[in-house]
Amino acid sequence: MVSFKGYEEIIKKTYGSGQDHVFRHWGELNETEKKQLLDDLSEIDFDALKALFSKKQSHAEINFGPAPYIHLPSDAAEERERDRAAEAGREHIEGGGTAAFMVAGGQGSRLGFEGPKGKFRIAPVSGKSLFQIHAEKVFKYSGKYGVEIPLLIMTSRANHEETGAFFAENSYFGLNPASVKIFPQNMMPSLDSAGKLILESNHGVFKNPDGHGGSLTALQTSGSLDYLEKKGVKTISYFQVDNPLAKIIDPVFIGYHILKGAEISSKAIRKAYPEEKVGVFVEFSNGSVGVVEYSDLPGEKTFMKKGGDLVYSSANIAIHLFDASFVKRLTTGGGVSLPFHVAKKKIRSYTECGYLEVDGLKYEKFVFDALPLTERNVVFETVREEEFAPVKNASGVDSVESARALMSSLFRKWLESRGIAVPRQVMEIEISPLLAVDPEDLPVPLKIDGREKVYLERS
Ligand code: UD2
Repeated sequence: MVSFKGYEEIIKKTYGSGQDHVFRHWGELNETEKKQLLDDLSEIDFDALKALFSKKQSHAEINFGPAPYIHLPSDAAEERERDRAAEAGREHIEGGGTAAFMVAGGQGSRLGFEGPKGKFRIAPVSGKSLFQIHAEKVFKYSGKYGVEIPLLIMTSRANHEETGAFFAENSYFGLNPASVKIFPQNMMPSLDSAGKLILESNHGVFKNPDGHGGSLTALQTSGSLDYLEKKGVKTISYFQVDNPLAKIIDPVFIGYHILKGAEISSKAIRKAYPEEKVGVFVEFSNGSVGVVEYSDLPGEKTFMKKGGDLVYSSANIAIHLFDASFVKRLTTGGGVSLPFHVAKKKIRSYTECGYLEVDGLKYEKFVFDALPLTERNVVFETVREEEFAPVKNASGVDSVESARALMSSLFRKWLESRGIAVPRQVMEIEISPLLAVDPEDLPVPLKIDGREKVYLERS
């Protein structure tokens, strides 16, 4: 058995759990590396990991039907109800009740981009990054509602420092640095197909970020919940870094959330086609609402239709509102922990023969698993073209190209809705969030030049 003063317990635990292969390179390590490996191991809950490995995971046997939701207004009465919600939402925002929360633990690797995905330059004309677009929106909303809206950003170990440095180098895109909180999520070890830990070097265990479901715990452990409580923030507006069209602060959505006393509210859009890679909102047999991920939705349910429409059609775009006190209850003391989902991934493993690709099991929590834990929740339908342009791939579906096209076409619609003529020569158009986050912010009259690419910035 290896030995190191002060780490006797964790060494015993590692052997006792049958994971002592991680000490295979012990003889090659210097004192600092030995300590690093032991610190890495100290963060692991071996019993929980063992239980996870032996657990069968599937949503297939769970009984569920489609979830009820607030659909888009179809008559004047429903329009009036939306107006009432907008009024309540505005009041809540103006009173300092809302904070923005971006999950940005992911890397840009699928886009062929090294570094935090948020640094990827997505804007069709100006080339602004995802981070800049989101931060400028928060800046604009703060001005519009006359209140400083905090921006919380969850990163992961791989991109935490680079994200912080990017915001600092860019003077927080005009936001007050004291109201921008950047904190990393937890890491979770992956396992090989035999349930063994994987080494990423001779003195490091391979870990992956614990999924966006880890964001609720990270809000608590980073002190962000306490910070929000002190500021009087009650509602956390959650969105993903990879959606440049996310309406970060939406008074109508917030209004419904407040009026219904919901603990979580979620935006839904109609699925574009059955196999679209988005989760769907469902109602479980015990009456709770949740999301079933596309990969877990049984084939017959994926394609099931009624009266020509898909039965499981309300898709999760990962925009949620969380009641801050609900998150606190969930994450403090003996609060409930979200379940882990497992995904099979190829992982680069350090072995005696150098680096090898092995079949790995990656464990992640999904934030929408908090939905069934609520007493009250709202699923709120919105318009795809106005709020969803996911940047997942370099080309094709949900890509850089498609997101740019969606941004450009939405901005064109905004201008047209305000009676602003867009000359025929204009192929791509971009509106800076500093000028407008909603069509009603656009100054009229406004003259657009007849150029191929147009960028509208605050004067
Ligand atoms: C997610 C949803 C899917 C749909 C889609 C919309 C899941 C499992 N699926 O699909 O239902 O809503 O988004 O675009 O959520 N992230 C972290 N830390 C992590 C993992 C992810 O911060 O440990 C962030 C990541 O930076 C990104 C977001 O969460 O902003 C989504 O992650 P993804 O791209 O892995 O999710 P995806 O596309 O499978």
